[in-house]
Amino acid sequence: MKIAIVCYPTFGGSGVVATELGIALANRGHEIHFITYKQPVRLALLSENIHFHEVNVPEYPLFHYQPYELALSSKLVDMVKLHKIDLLHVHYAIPHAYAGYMAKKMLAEEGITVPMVTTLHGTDITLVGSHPFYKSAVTFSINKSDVVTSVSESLKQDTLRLFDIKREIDVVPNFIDVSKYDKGFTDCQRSLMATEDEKIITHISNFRKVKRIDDVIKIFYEIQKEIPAKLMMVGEGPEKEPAELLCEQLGISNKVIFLGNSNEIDKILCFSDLFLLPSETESFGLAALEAMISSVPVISSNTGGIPEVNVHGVSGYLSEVGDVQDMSRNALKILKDDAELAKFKAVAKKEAAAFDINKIVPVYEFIYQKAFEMA
Ligand code: GMT
Repeated sequence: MKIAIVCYPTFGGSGVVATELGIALANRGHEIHFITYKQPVRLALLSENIHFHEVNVPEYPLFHYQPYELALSSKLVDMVKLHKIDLLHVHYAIPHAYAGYMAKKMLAEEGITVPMVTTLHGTDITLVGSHPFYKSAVTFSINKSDVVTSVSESLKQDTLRLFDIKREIDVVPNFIDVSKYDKGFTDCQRSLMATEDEKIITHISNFRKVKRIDDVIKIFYEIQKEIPAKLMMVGEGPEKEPAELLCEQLGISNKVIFLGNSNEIDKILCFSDLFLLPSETESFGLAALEAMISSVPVISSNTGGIPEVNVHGVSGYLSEVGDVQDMSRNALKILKDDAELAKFKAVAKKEAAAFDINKIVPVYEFIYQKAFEMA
């Protein structure tokens, strides 16, 4: 099958999932065309089966806002015709589902039928999409997709609650390529980051308000009072600077390392002992799953789709959003006892293996067949 994948090319979870899915589909013989404004960050190599088409939006002084969805829908039409693409899979509703629908309509005028699958990822529904400024267009484009999927049951329920949805939503959870993590690392450079006796705590995100970055710092503050520890902060975003300031105020700057964005989070997770994800809301929590498959237990909030990934008392612990004290207590319960830490590490990896890419990619192939029948 020839499939166009539309996604955000950045470090966010939706772009990562879309890219990994495209690579896996290409490995199974499909021809994949990524269509977005920049080569996706996790897409290292293009090949016979993997193509990238850049969407350009020329600057023009009249435009206060550049019309990206217009350029995207035109590009989709051109690429579908040029490469004889069979199906569009758009990740993140805004504005991809809207642009995809316009492309479909334009192609239909020329007698070309292309089914569209829309995958909802989280903030396109819970934060941005439900805003009154976007709601009508998002509702419309979800209802007009041939198949709609959501990455968790929780996100499906949020979508049904927040929008007037007149169609079925299939839950297809996010996934991980287990085989990539089976090999382990021969060059896991723990000694560069911490001394033998220090535990390494890690947080990875886009440092937005929804991630409650100050809670990450506060939980670590409590941990380091009791045991020697270091905190790795991976990612970039608006809350990074306030976080650096908070570390200074708490007098822990020497124990917190801000690493910026990384393409090699597996190399950071390989020397991590615990992962913190105290988000306000999280439709799935891909970062938690990536931690778990690297044998890193997760201390998280009990919100959105996180409990579908992190199992309380098994792969880590869940607490109410904002309950820094409970999260710190749980973290210390795991970190203070080496046998407990070893147990949690082993089980976290085992739980994550249930989300193996090889189980999920065939589900998407089935969804694509369904989309052909619906179109
Ligand atoms: O977490 C973010 O702010 C980025 C966002 C995205 O679209 O990349 O992540 C969302 O999609 C991920 C992949 O499906 C999920 O794992 C994240 O939980 C979800 N984020 C939120 O719901 C806040």
